[in-house]
This record gives sequence, C-alpha cells and structure tokens, in this order.
Amino acid sequence: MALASDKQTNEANELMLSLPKEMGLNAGPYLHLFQDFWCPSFYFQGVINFQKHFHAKDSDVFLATFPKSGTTWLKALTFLIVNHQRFSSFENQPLLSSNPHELVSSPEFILSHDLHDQILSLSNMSEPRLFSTHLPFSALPKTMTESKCKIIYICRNPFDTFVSAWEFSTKIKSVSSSPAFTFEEAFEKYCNGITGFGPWWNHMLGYWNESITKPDKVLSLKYEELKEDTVFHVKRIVEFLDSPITQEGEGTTAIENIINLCRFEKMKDLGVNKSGYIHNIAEKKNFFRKGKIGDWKNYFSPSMIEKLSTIIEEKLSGSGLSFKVHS
Ligand code: PPS
Repeated sequence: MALASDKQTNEANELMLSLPKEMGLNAGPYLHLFQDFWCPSFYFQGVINFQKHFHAKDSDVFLATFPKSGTTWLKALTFLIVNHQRFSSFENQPLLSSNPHELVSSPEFILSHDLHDQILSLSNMSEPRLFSTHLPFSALPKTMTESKCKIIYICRNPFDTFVSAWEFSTKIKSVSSSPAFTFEEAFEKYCNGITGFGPWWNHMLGYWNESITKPDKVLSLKYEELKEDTVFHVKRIVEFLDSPITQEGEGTTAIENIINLCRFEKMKDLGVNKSGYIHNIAEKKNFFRKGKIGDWKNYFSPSMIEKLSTIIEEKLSGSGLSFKVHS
C-alpha cells in the first residue's frame, strides 16, 4: 500500500512532468514553468508542500529574495536583530559557528522531505520564527498573505545579480565539471526570464508593489543601498520589525555590533564559512565571493549592457523601482 507521502511525491512528479521545462543554471538541472515562475526541480515538491501545508503565524518573519540578491547578508543581519535578546554576548553568537543558511531556512527546502515530521518541528519552533523564501510574491501560500507575518524583501541590480548567479553556477557540485551553458547562453536565458524563480522582473515587481500598498507587511530593500548606508537601512529593518533594540544609547552600539559582525570581509573570514556544504551541493565559501557593487563591468560586452538596460527599462518602467547601474 502506498504511503501518503509517496502518493504526494507521485502527484508532484506527475504535475512537474506535465509542465513546460527548460535547462537551468543550477539546483536542478531543470526549471519548470509553474504558476508563472520557473521552479527548479530540486524545490518542486517543497514548493507544493509549502503552499499546501505551511501555516503562517502572525509573529513570523520572512526574508524573500531572488537568488544572488543579498540573501546571505540579510539572513545574518535579521537573525541578529530578531534574536537580539537571546544571546547575552557577541562571543556566543550562533553566527560565529553557523552559516546564515543553517540558521535561517526556507519552507520550500524544509518541506521537500519528511513532511509530517517537518511540519511538527516547524510548529514547535520558538517565536518569532525566521524563514527565508525564493518564491515570488504571487506564489506565496495564502496563509502568509492573510496572516500578519512580516516580509523583508531585498533585490539587487540585475547586472550584478546575473554575474553573481553565473559565478555561483560554475561552482555548484552537480555542474562544476561541465557548466550547462556558456556565459552568453546563460545571459540569453536571463534576458528571457528563464532562471530559477524568475522572471526576475516579476519577482522584483511582485514584492515592490506590495511594499508600496502594504508598507507594514512588506519592507523592500536594495543590496546597493544597504551597502552604501548600512546603518540607515538596518535601522529601517529594526523599526519594521518593532524590534526592542532602541536606536539610541546602547541600542546604537547593538546596531553597530550587528552590522560589524555581518560585514562581508568578517563573514567570509569566519572558519565556519570556509568549509562544508549547504544542502549538500553548494560550498559555504561560495556564498561569499566579492560582495561588491559593479563587478558586472568586468563581464559585460557593450551589446549585453545595451540589451539588459533596455529590458530593465521596459519591465520596470512606471513601477518606481529603479537601479543605479552606470555610476
Ligand atoms: S543565495 O545563493 O541566493 O543565498 O545568494 P545571496 O546571498 O543572495 O547572494 C550572494 C551574493 O551576496 C554577497 N554577499 C554579501 N555581500 C555583502 N555583505 C555580506 N555579508 C555578504 N554575504 C554574501 C556574495 O558575495 C554574493 O555576491 P557576489 O557579487 O557574487 O560577490
């Protein structure tokens, strides 16, 4: 007799096989066009389970990102803000002994296996629960949009996001010996929106629009702005979450300490981030590459610059969302 979980897996597999598919850069290798986004096969079962079985709590905090937009950094910062009162000193911070992806996980990953046990352990997590997700806003489970849970979104200029994704894909275990595409081929796919959880413009606009209409529900950040004025934007996160960290006196020191601990160089240098794998396919060290704005200039030809600039203009025009990419 088939177990309920086997049945579920079969249903998800059948559904996945019926969808349009494309070869992806990584985590797959295939992408399936599901609910208007390209879902990596690696996550497919987890996405279905997330949508069907996850129950959001009003106190939940979600970090939503398009891959390679600043997820790791946002996880580190928000973990420290949310758990500010749990750890008495900085010496015993879990961030010193665990990678941010081990501290903040996504339901689409957690629920991809052992569904019933995972649902139970999620319901037993101490509050506020902190999660991440790569799902576009339109694909989030209703329980998230209907509850009072909060969502922090970070996006990054599409030029650097693409380069970061490309570099990362060449180092993923499953494709490291032979990347599926050349840089140019991957770029074409990216321009057509065919990347994991893409199209990237829909991903950005979904959360951006929601942050305008429901600013108490969704806070939208940009990687570049967070880099250029980290204090200001970390304070925005603190306020958005109604965190008890005050912004004066000792609170200022706490915010400075949080920012320092999450600095790119500091995190890259931590022993815990130098070896080992996340999800058994991505080496921890590869989540910390350059951490710079504008590295794309070392990769793009003039025609690529023109092409992507035009797409950005077309897709984002009128939304109020823009990126300074040529400064
Ligand atoms: S993932 O795989 O989606 O979680 O990747 P993500 O973390 O979103 O993006 C990886 C890029 O973020 C850079 N990074 C950082 N920048 C600033 N500060 C900190 N602490 C930080 N940690 C990671 C990382 O280097 C990747 O950018 P690139 O341009 O590839 O260096």
